[in-house]
Amino acid sequence: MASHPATTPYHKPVEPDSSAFFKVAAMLLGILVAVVGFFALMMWADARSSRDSASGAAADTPAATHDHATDHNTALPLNSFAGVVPENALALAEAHKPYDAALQPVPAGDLVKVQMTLKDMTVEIAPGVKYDTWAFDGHGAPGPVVHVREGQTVEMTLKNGGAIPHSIDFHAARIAPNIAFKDVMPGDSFTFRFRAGDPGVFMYHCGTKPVLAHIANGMYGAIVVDPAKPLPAVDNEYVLVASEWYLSDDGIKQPASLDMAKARAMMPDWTTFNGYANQYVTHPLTAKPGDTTRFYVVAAGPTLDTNFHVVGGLLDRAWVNGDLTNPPQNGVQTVLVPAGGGAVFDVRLDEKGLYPFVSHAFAHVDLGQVGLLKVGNPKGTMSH
Ligand SMILES: [Cu+2]
Repeated sequence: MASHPATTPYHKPVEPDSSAFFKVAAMLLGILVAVVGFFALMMWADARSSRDSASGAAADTPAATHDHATDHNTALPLNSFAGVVPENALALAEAHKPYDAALQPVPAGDLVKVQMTLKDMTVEIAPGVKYDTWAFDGHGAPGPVVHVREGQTVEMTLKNGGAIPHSIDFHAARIAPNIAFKDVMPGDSFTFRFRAGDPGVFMYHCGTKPVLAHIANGMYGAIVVDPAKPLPAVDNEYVLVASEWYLSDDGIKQPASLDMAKARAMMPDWTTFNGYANQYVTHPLTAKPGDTTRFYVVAAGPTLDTNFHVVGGLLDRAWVNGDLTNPPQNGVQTVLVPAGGGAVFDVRLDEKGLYPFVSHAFAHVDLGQVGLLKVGNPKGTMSH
């Protein structure tokens, strides 16, 4: 039977040595502090030199010599190409055909048939910056916007024209994922149906493992489900899918592919609305003075949220989290759209002008997640 520790005799001999023990411990602690201090100094010096070289590199980039469109409200050149772009970036941005953000009408009938073909394809994600996606034939990334009305049935046919298995996961569906969202082998196609019973704006994406890689490679899009009882009528409706890109190299001489380490570390090279940096700065979305414009925003990630904000306006109606079954919030400034989530915003702008819409996490603006809503025909440009 073990005795109580307080009564064990072997504690006694320890006491005479305790002062020596503490001396040794203090000495070791002193050495440790010195060593840690040394490494801290080295890390500081290293960080400072890499920061200096980074700012030196930034000053050397062709982008730094361009006369960018400047917005006094954001204190940034709106088309600030923080990533590496070629000399003729601005001309390439002009020549780029923007992703059509306008929401298309709901198809008639109870059944809406949607067909998508996944294909390995090279797309541009910023001026002159090419990326090898696994994406949607005819669209790139994001995929086509699906627009239905609450109560309609979606019949989804996924054709895998790529080299590896893929799948499609609709956040708007209540369905057994092991059946409907299963992997489809290259060359195969698969059809499933779901009833669009919940109004909102939802993400869809490839759910094949590793999902981080499949989403980062461009396999995502938005589905808008109108409520059975319509929302207030508005003048313009646009869909914006926010996402970020992690590049293996700059993508200028040859297409970049995914850098999985950057994706895990959440250090994107570019962030975008509808797959291409700053595209609506060069090719603004439009409205007339007095119009109310509705934005359906999805943050596809794969990992980063989007903090939606319109410079010079307020979100007059904000259906946070895309919940269209409750009244919206009113007159709010910035709303978080979480990765894998969506939200709907109505913005009324009376005065003609150029109104930037951004993710107000400003690193995202610098990396390309910014666009302009051009209200009326304002004089001059953002570089006035
Ligand atoms: Cu996939």
